[in-house]
Amino acid sequence: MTLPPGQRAVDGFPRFGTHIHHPPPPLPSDPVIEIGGAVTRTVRLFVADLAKLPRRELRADFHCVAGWTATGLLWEGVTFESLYRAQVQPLLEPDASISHVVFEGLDAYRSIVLLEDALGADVLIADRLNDQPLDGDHGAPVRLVSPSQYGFISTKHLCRIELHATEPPTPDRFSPIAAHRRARVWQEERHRRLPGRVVRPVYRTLIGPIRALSARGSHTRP
Ligand SMILES: Nc1nc2c(c(=O)[nH]1)N[C@H]1C(S)=C(S)[C@@H](COP(=O)(O)O)O[C@H]1N2
Ligand SMILES: [Mo]
Repeated sequence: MTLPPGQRAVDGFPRFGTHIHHPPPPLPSDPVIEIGGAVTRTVRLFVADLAKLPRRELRADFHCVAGWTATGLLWEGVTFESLYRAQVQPLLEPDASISHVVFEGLDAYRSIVLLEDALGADVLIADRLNDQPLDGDHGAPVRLVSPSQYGFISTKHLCRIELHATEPPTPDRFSPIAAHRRARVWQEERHRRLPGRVVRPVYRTLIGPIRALSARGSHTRP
């Protein structure tokens, strides 16, 4: 099995994220995804209605920027591209030129993705993992999954998609370890200013502790 540069396979699928010390956010009774930002009007899609769009299965590894890779996950959902064409494009001004998409979770987590990356063929809005409905650890009720990019792109508990015509500012923009805007795993685009291979050894020492911290969320693959 070939992994992207600097990655190590782990058993199962750790629960991970900036809010690892918090439990997953409670499930809304009728979850919606709000579509906002540079649109002519804000709309709310019922997550339940995703079942009506063409469904896609995707088998892929999942790579965290901290260096662990969960292998052979089976995701199911709709492609972001089909959602974008069907639900977002009709809301845009005819001359609108969207460059970035913000994906926001119920825990207020946000990821910023270039539109061209979000439209990639392997980018899903997923509601099932390994033949089960997505659980709280991995992003219930729905999450973004972009396996060609580091995990921080793949917002869990997705509740809002925001369209932008220019790059939105982020709190980490002056930080030396600011997230890479493209975050492509095969190019090892971990951070904006530091080359991936420089931070690798630091991350490597963290994999053990991260694994222990997220043990509660560990799942064994079928
Ligand atoms: N809503 C939300 N999404 C998130 C995060 C988070 O903290 N909150 N963490 C990101 C990071 S850094 C990673 S590696 C993956 C981890 O996904 P997992 O918990 O399903 O392994 O989720 C990403 N999406
Ligand atoms: Mo991550």
